[in-house]
Amino acid sequence: MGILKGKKALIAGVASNRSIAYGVAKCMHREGAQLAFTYQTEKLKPRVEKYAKEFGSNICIEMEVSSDDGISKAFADLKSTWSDFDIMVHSIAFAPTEELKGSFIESVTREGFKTAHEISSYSFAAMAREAKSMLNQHASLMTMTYLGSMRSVPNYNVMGPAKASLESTVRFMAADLGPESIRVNGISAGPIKTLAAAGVSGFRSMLKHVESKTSLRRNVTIEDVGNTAAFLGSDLSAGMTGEILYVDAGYRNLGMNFDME
Ligand code: NAD
Ligand code: 0WE
Repeated sequence: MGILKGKKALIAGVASNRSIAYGVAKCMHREGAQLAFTYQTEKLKPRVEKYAKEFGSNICIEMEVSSDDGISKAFADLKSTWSDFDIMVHSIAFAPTEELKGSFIESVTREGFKTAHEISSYSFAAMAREAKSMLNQHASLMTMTYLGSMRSVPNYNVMGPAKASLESTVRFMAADLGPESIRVNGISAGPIKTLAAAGVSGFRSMLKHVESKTSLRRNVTIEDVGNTAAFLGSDLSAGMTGEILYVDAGYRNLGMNFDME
């Protein structure tokens, strides 16, 4: 079977086998998609090449999204092997580590605010622009976001406004590309222990909190997110665009979230 049979997917943001993008790759491969990967720096190349091989792919391209050049070079590279593709997965975020703790107002800087928005939000639109001429009809683009866009989650700080910007970017891109039958959506995942989360102090207690409070009484996995990404990439979601899908074990839905008695 396989809901992605005959589709080609470009996946940006694999840094380890704990990355959300790795879970997405695993599920999309299982559903029959052909995959291509981008990695941020030369340093990650051997690792990503190893993962690509696991998933029957030999397409690994460097893409540093902090410059227009880095993005356009990557798509020029991709063009030498793929003339077209169907799915683009953006799983990239960054803010300076010093700005992800303590008081938001005291820690946020002009430079950090700019970096967070550029890397975590603008890059999705910039990638879509470069990809556009290669996208097949009924293509599906997606990105990864977090509840900190809507709620003031402690320490998430400048990443909150950056994710709010990313979610708005999803809606504008969906309106823009809809007439060409290209869909754009976001997945809002619950906390998962990845490299991006490893450096965050108090992350373990966040995972514990979610596990004990959220409706499903468990944390989500990269496979939970990957399966939703496979659905969004497939024609099963053909009627959906401009949406943010919550893969959070029911956390966002809750209020009065304290221990009674
Ligand atoms: P990760 O560290 O595995 O992935 C982050 C990726 O971003 C890495 O591959 C890194 O190379 C890439 N990246 C950062 N700066 C870049 C740049 N300048 N150019 C190119 N690539 C760059 O962590 P993850 O948790 O898998 O994060 C993936 C996405 O999921 C992010 O958008 C993150 O905000 C989002 N997300 C994570 C969680 C979580 O709890 N882990 C929850 C919800 C959403
Ligand atoms: O989006 C994220 C993580 C994004 C992230 C993480 C880092 C750590 C290393 C962006 N930039 C950096 N920069 C670094 O130097 N998540 C949704 C995971 C996450 O991060 C948090 C969270 C959650 C959840 C930070 C504080 C509070 C909660």
